[in-house]
Amino acid sequence: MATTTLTALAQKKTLQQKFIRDEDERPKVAYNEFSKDIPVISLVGLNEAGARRAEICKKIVEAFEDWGIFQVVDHGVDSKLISEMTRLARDFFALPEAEKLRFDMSGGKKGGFIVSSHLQGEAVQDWREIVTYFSYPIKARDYSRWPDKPEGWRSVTEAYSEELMNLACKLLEVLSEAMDLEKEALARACVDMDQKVVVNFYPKCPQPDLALGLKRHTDPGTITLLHQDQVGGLQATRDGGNTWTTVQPVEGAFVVNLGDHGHYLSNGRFKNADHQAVVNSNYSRLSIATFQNPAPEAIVYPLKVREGDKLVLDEPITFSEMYKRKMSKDLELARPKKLAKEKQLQEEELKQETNVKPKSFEEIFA
Ligand SMILES: O=C(O)CCC(=O)C(=O)O
Ligand SMILES: [Fe+2]
Repeated sequence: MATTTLTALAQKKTLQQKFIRDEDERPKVAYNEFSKDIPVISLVGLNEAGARRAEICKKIVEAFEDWGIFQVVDHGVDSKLISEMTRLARDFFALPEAEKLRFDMSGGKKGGFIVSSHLQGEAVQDWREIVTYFSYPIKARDYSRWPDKPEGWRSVTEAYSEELMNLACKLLEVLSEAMDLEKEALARACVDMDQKVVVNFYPKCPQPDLALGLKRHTDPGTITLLHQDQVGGLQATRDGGNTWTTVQPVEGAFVVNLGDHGHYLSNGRFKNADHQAVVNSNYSRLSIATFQNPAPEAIVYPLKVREGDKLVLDEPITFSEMYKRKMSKDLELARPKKLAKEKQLQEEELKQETNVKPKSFEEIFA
């Protein structure tokens, strides 16, 4: 029987070819080689007017300008809710394969479980499983695609989604103000803001130096809030993938990172974080990414262009068009690698066939 989840493969000693990355894509820094370069910002006092608020906003703005990625603590999201969410997510991935596959979303279904490659049509696969649900706008929720196990999933995920929506909006207010716009400007540019929650599960990997949990990318949307466990594996780069920084896990924190939409709205002033996830052979790892996206019909175009700055977009486009262009560009870039990998897989298959000892006449006619 074909293996349909990664959990079974995690027991193997070697990695299947389809997970082996070309050398230039392989991890350069270990999952637990942590760096303190990425700022950790406390949000205590953000809701009150005054000097403390101004100081926090300054730190947030600088982090978006320098990295596009940082961590927040004292963010006001109930810590019990976070641990409930984490527990349920772990329990989901521990369900028997058949239970997870009841929510299989392959074939384009909106929400559920999948063993995932970053891009459909890529030759090399990511070492992760995901479960995802679309939580906003509320009117578009399709509960039939939300897992019904483990018990409590729906009520906890609903509460979690709401709190994260509030936190994301608060951070977008800070950015709007920094751009000398009304507080609601960035949220309004999203029209009716979408939210999608993706729980990433990275099983232990037999040969983590050859694989990635999630290949290098920028998130397409406005802003992402990520909760990770204490294992480590999220890495960011500011120089096109030459050097990598592993984000040090901080208990109870959210990693905040800006996506392409946020980057374009600020005319490139705020960075869209370039990041990836590496895996390891000691521990499985869980992360919960909450993506705040504009509505598909929202217009993507800078809200403010500073004097002397060049426009980063030639024309206003819809978010769905922006997304389509991003995907086709990524696929284009991935095509030569895909062809090379397919050739390699075919050659391996052929080698294996020729290695099979030919049967003797006696065997054939026995
Ligand atoms: O698991 C992580 O640390 C990164 C996840 C991520 O980048 C994503 O889901 O887009
Ligand atoms: Fe991401």
